[in-house]
Amino acid sequence: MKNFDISAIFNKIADLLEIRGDNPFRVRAYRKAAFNIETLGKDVSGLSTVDLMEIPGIGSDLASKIEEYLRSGRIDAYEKLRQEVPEGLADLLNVPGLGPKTVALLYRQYKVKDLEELERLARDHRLAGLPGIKEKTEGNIIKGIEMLRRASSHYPLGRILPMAEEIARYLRDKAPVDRIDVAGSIRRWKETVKDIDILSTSKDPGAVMLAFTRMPGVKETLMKGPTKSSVVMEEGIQVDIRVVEEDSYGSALAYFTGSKAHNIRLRELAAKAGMKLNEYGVFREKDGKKLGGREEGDIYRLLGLEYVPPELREDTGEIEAAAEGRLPRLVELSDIRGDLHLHTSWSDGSQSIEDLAETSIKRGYRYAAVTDHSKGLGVAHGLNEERILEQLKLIEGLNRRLKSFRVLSGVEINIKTDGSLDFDADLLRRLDIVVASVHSGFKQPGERITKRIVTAMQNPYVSIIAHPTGRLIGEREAYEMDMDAVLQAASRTGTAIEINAYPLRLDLSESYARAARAKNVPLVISTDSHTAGQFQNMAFGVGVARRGWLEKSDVANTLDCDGLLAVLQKKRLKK
Ligand code: DGT
Ligand code: CA
Ligand code: ZN
Repeated sequence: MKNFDISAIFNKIADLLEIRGDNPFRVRAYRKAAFNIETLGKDVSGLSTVDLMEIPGIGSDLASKIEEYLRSGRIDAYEKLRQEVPEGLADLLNVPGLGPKTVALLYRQYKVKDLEELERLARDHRLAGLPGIKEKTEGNIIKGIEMLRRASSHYPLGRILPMAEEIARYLRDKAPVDRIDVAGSIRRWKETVKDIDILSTSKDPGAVMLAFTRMPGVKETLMKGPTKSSVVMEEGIQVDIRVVEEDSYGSALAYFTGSKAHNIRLRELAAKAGMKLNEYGVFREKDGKKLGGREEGDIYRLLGLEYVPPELREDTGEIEAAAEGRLPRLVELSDIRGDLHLHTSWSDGSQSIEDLAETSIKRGYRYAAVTDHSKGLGVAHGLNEERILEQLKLIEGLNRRLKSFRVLSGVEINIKTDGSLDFDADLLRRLDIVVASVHSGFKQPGERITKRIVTAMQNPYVSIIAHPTGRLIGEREAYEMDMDAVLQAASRTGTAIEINAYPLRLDLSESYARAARAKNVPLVISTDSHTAGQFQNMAFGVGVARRGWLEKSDVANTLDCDGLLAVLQKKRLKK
């Protein structure tokens, strides 16, 4: 799909315009278009001009730029901008806390052109004193640069998984493969991944190597052997493939799924039991007789373990649990009955409430909550009291017409910097679901943010805290909050905590999700969708939940509608 490339270019255009000090509306238009293309859920290359212009935020000008890219692989306006503004400057914008004005200033004042120069100046304390830069900012800049370095060697799973699946589909279609799987960290649903590892079997490995190295999107072949090849895709990510014997497929799949730490533990167990485990199979030590390896299940069985789902293979207790037969029965995507955090065109989403219901019904959901932003979030066209009441009426009417599906009324309410909310109890009590979240004051000291969230949870009408740590993978660190105190308060007040499934958030992250489970905190998995395409992000949220050892019974939106409302509204009755 070219969607990601185009959205990346639009974002870069926005960056460069911003540094140049261009009209903020123009900048925002590019960002909005980038976002909507990235989350469209279908390939732009198949769309007509008219279809393109139906994407929210795309007018004739942007539509023609998309077509220009699809035709020629470049956008002229972008190439011109790049000549005007040094390339490395746009990278500086990715440093948390550095805005375009400061970047432009750094360029003019210090001729800073890239991250290395910026880091040197920050370490030498030569930035403090510039407008908007305090001594503490220098420290944050250094931390931010370190985070960017980490992020650049790993990609968010949300970007890579669709690509990996497309490659596997292509090979299944065009190459003589029998079995084929995506292995490595992708199969384990890690939130960020370094590369794509593919494993297959074939009667003609040579033909598979040929098809693989010649598939669309390959930029460079690093290595092409008889059963093993590596390529780099145009997006910069490396893909490795191996063809193995039918007879060792299971053990190879286990080996290349990892993690390395999990594999090491398995090998130790094998050695203790007088066996040898490697990617070719399980063998008896004394005479080398092969005991199994065709199926992954063979390995765990021979080692006396329950089958360990890939998401748990991190050596964080799963081996011990598998040996004692107490692995969790992990929640599954098909267990999810509805999405509880969704935006519509009433605020900054692109669907109507009717569309939202239809998209949900198509996914087999029984309910969906409309949670548009509240008035405090001006940039997202947050709704005031009257608009919320108007929505409520429309939802009531819609529910009278719908059978065996319910639209839940709600709001994503802004937690203000003092912990108070945008609306008072009289309005909130009329809504089915109140999702509360922090959208400002990210830089408050940890205790302040913790207190702010805990105060919000004490409100009897707040049912869920959304994206609780505010992190954006590779872009923004979590707030410096006390998660332990937040989970404690959630458990005490009966407030649910969200696992936000948007691939750059995944917030709660897996380790916090696991900690929440241990404290009996009610959890929900929600997509925070702004477009129909984003509903499918639910799978990433379920991935986090599974990596956090969650079972169906730990996730409230696996319940039917009445059961769910009973959990979320229990605290209202406590008063
Ligand atoms: P990544 O690529 O950093 O996101 O994470 P992985 O886990 O996909 O790591 P990768 O691609 O380097 O290797 C794929 C799998 O191959 C890994 O999960 C386990 C296995 N593996 C790689 N190197 C070793 C090793 O030295 N020892 C063992 N036991 N397994 C290894
Ligand atoms: Ca890998
Ligand atoms: Zn939201």
